[in-house]
Amino acid sequence: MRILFATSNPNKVEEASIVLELSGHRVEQLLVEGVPPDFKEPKELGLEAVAGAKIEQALELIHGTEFEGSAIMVEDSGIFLDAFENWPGAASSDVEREIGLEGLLEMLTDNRQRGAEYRAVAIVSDGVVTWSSTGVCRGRISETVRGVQGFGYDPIFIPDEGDGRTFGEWGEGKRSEITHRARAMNRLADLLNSPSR
Ligand code: ITT
Repeated sequence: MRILFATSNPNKVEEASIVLELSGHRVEQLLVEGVPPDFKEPKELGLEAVAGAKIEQALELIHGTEFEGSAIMVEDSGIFLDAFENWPGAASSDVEREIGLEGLLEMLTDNRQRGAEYRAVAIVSDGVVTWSSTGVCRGRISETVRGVQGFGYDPIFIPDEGDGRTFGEWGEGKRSEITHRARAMNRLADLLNSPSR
């Protein structure tokens, strides 16, 4: 199936392509008149609500265009720190911009818990049928910023299923076996490929 991924984040498109192409799907970034969508996100309501708002806006955006009827995908994701309740979660991109990775590390001094997890909610819809899934990747926050791979919080996130390196120190291929996004996309692929869909 050709899946148009409505996102402004090329890193998400790359990872989704790696995972979904293994299940026989083709992922392309949705560009309407050459521009990726700019969604209004009700971040205070959490990842599920934001993903739901994104798919509604994406379907609205392609209404009456050549893309109407295509399978559209959206994804909302974030990092959740055990030391805080439900934070930064859906506000991860704002917190990354406003506080930064170094600022966040400073907030975790004084023996605060360092456990954390990435979560993702992914939705595909062709305007008639909708499929959704979630994925989680557990890990902990490093003491220092390490590595330049990936994006966002990757230079301070050490996945439990790794060898102690941050995702910022991982190569792209390997990471897409265990990330929250890969897990959500793999579940979506199962749903899309199931005979009862
Ligand atoms: P779209 O909304 O256009 O899809 P975005 O990058 O703004 O793109 P989100 O609103 O879902 O996406 O915000 C996700 C943020 O969560 C992202 O900017 C990072 O700060 C963090 N994040 C999520 N997944 C991540 C990952 O795999 N690696 C590093 N940081 C991640």
